[in-house]
Amino acid sequence: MKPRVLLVGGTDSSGGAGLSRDVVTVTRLGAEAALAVTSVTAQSDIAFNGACHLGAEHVAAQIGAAGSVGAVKTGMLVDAATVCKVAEALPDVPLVVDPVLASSSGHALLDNEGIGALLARLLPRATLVTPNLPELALLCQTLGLGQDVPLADRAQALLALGCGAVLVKGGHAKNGRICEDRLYTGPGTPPRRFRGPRFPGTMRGTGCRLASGIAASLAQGFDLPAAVVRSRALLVAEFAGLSRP
Ligand code: PXL
Repeated sequence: MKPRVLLVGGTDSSGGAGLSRDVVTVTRLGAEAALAVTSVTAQSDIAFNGACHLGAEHVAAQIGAAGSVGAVKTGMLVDAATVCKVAEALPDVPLVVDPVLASSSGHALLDNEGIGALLARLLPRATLVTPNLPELALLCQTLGLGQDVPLADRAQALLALGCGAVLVKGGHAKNGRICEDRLYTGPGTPPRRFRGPRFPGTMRGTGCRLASGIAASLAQGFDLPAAVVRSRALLVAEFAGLSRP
């Protein structure tokens, strides 16, 4: 049987991000997807027109019915009640938390209380958390860190909450055509650096794809650095073909 990955998050009607991207990524890497939908959003690449949230109880019911999985990936989690229910209901397998905070058009996908719950309840369970630079800044601001705290210390602040590793995605850095992601695994250990082409701002859903590709690879038995390499390679291949798989 193919390894299965549980994807917890929202749908995006434009198809640019969210669960539909996750499912394609997991499938492309040879795993199968189980789903727990947190919210059905109505959005395009430029506008957010509304969302229908499924509610914490129903999200937990979907997780309970998903069957056995080898890894979990979370994306849009809506609010604190959903975050807490997800944390309670999760099976004891590798967990990749993509801390989705806002849509590409700037609409909040997790409210402020939800950010607190994510830090307190979900990150301690996570094998990996995958913030981009704005997400890392907002998470650290919630933890009370000042704006000039260096990147490595911000990553350590998340590790101190109990997650196994932090992959800081460099896509939002203003440094030319190369994008560097850094994998932090513990205090005193220098980050492992992954370099690749910078995708254009118009390519939405790269964060969803990266995190779900890592979760699929973990479910298939790859170790964490190999899972990152494999998921990044798929993204680069898709980018080169300019395909939206
Ligand atoms: O890319 C993050 C993301 C995840 N999930 C949903 C989204 C977005 C970004 O817009 O809409 C549902």
